[in-house]
Amino acid sequence: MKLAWSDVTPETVFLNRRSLLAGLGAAAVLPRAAQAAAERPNSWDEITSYNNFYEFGFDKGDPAANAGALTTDPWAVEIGGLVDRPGSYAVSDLAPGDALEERIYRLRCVEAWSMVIPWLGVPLSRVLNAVGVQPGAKFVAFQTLLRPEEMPAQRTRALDWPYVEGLRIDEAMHPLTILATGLYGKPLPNQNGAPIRLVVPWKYGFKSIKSVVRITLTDRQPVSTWQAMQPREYGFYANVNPQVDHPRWSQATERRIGAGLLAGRQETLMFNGYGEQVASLYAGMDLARNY
Ligand SMILES: Nc1nc2c(c(=O)[nH]1)N[C@H]1C(S)=C(S)[C@@H](COP(=O)(O)O)O[C@H]1N2
Ligand SMILES: [Mo]
Repeated sequence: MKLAWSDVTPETVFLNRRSLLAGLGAAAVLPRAAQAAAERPNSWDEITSYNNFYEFGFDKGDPAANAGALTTDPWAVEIGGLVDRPGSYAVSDLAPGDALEERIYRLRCVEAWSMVIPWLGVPLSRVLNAVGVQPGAKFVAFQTLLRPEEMPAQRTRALDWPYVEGLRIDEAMHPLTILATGLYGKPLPNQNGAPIRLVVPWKYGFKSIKSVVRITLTDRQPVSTWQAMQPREYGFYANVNPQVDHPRWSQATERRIGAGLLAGRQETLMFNGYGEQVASLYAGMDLARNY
């Protein structure tokens, strides 16, 4: 029988475990407030059955229903562009077991729902430092696997496949930005972006690209899939911002998945609650223009 931590450990044990992990190094760069500490993580079932992963279909249940057949081993991530050591890297090279940290982060989808997810992963900066970022690199571009045989919606033209995303180099190097390979202490289920996916907790969920096969350091701002599709609605930055509405709905509040019918909506936090850590990245920028 498989039990998630949430089934066997009350929140206090969860918190103790976190400070244990923190003692091993994560806390040095990550203040307590950066964790979604006061909030109860969503259950394994919620996190793995309510997903956006359009390669497997557009309904929230489609990824869980259809992603099981995805081959995630072997897997290679091609890292190239403006780096000293370009090449094809295994997941175990990028995120070895002894380097994994737990990060309990809020995830806020642009569709105005949210969860709290206990990821396991490594800082993206660790990977970028290992491959050697050249001085000319200003942005990082990411690409998801293109494999229509195993990703049924890639046989349609619903999106311009493969799914692509991008970050500015300072966003990519920020200590909160991770490459995740697990959740609840277990390997990532396919529907959550196995075997390795990006997690950028202060941005709308669509920036956190799943099942990454290519990382390219570049001097040009990459165009991301949703931005290309509908540039008035989805920008390059996509920072969570309750003051800048989506053209078709308000971003002021959100629905926490699993909160129950009577819980009501909760207020969306600037930068998804990570402003203390990341606001300085955007000093002087007009966030209504750079949405
Ligand atoms: N390749 C790929 N990555 C993706 C998506 C997608 O459709 N394809 N959906 C994004 C969106 S909109 C969200 S909200 C998050 C959801 O992550 P989760 O299902 O693990 O909660 O994944 C993001 N990453
Ligand atoms: Mo999303």
